[in-house]
Amino acid sequence: MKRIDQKRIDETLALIKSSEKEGAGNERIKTIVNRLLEDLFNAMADLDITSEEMWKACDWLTQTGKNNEYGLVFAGLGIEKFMDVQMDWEDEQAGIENKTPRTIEGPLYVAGSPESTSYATLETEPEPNGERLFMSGVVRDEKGNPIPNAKVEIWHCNLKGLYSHFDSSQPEFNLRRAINVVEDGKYEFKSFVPVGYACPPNGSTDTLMQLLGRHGARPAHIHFFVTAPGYRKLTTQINIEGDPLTFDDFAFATRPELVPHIERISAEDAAKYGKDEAFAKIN
Ligand code: MBD
Ligand code: FE
Repeated sequence: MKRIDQKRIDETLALIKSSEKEGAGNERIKTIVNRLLEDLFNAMADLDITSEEMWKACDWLTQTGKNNEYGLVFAGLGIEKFMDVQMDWEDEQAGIENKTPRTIEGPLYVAGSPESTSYATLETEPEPNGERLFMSGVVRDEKGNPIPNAKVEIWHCNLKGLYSHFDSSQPEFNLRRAINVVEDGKYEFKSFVPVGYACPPNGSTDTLMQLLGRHGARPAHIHFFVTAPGYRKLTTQINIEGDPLTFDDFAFATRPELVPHIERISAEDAAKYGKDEAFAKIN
């Protein structure tokens, strides 16, 4: 079939544009929506998209909203990853170096987690089946000096791959904490080694991933926000070394520099650290 002539696409776009009242509405939104429509109409013409396909898309979008899965879809389609690619490019242009790499936030952060100074236990309710995990580090500026008034927010999922707040079976703010550092910039936390995450089976995102010949799973990871007055915010994650999906993340968030070595410490050696059981250590 021959493609519709460009003139009719352009006339349709002009018709839609002509319905905007002068001086009304929001210019930025107009620019974005009109541009997206232009790209969409051209794609519909190029790909001979049928009205049946259009209505399927409409139903899928409706369902995605009902399921609260747009954040997952944005992650799975690499839209969030592309924002990082753009920000990295901007940093490169500005000559910003020597930084902890950023990676995506994802849709599962919750503000307002319990705060403490220098150290936190992430578990509201101790997880008896988890492998103990200790992680420590120092928040530093670009010259390597500790930042004394930084805040480190941490969040991760439980052993079922579920995040508190989005999983009603967990206590409020379970596995979500905020650590305020002092002069030494140091933070340390105790938790357990999390597992990977999988999109709700046969939900909107999972269905889309299957149709794309993909999967909707993430390797085990821990999220971080690092903020300090006068500094820009760092959004990042670490991956748990050894996860088979480390470099097969549906959200494209893994970066080699964000896979720290995890030291496994025996119950015997744990005593050296003042602990009474075996644990995994990251620093
Ligand atoms: C997650 O846990 C996550 O971090 C992202 C980015 C997407 C889905 C689930
Ligand atoms: Fe996550």
